[in-house]
Amino acid sequence: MTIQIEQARRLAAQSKRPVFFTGAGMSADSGIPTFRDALTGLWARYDPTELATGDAFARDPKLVWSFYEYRRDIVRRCAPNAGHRAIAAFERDGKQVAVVTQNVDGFHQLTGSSQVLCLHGNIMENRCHHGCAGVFPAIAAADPGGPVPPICQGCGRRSIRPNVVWFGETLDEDILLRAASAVHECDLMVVVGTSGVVYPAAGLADLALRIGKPFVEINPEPTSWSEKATLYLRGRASEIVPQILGDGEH
Ligand code: BV8
Repeated sequence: MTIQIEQARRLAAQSKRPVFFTGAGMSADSGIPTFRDALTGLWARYDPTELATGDAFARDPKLVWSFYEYRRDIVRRCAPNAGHRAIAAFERDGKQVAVVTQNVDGFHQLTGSSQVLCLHGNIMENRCHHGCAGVFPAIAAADPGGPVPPICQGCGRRSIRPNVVWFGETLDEDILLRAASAVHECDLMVVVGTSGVVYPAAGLADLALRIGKPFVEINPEPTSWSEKATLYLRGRASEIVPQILGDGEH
């Protein structure tokens, strides 16, 4: 075990209120493509940041709906990995673990993490684009008429969309405030698998550094935080996270 892993393991063991701030790299080893990876096949020629917007949905609802049905299909065929499980198991050691995730796959909740703040929503849920009440599970549609947004029972328009935060849309203020207070109250910030490109989410890691929190980053590629981190562990989440937290498999 490298010295760095041992140091990170010690920081984790001593922490009582760790925050795990996770991005797409947390689920990469589950088989879910990250945003930076070129999405394979049909989507290789589209930029997710161009498709994950209200404008795109207004302009071409079928294309955006198909983009999400394609990604939901991937999520349905994947499963949480040892990194998700190790974070969930870390709670069983009586620590107050907060997970602040940018991911929309629901994998932290699925593995039993009890305090999960989903900054960008959940791709496996739907809601009306015009704000009609209700969030409901996205079921694999039979697509009789091909992938088109379903009709909202509230307003009768074909305006059902995934329950995620699109670029140009504001985050849920309460969730963001709770995430910021979790960072203020934590005694360890563990940043896993995020390129730190998207704001205001990435501002939470900036905040942790600014207020001097012990900061451990896990990523196979360095980011703008890596040289300022207390420890930067170059590696994959599904390998490194279980090593520093204990693997949660026993
Ligand atoms: C907003 C849901 C008000 C949808 C997503 C400053 C302040 C505020 C806003 C902005 C700002 N600057 C710019 C903006 C606008 C914009 C933004 O940030 N744009 C970026 C592109 C520059 N932000 C917004 O629009 C936000 N809204 O602030 O509203 C406003 C509005 C307009 C203008 C001003 C203010 C809303 C942003 C939310 C967008 N929705 N997701 C969906 O999923 O379809 S974001 C989506 O992309 C993800 O949720 C995630 O947040 C982001 C991708 O980032 P990562 O998770 O880091 O993934 P990435 O692929 O980039 O990196 C993967 C990392 O994993 C890499 O580092 C890689 O090395 C590593 N890795 C790979 N394999 C592994 C691994 N790590 C570990 N293990 C491995 N095996």
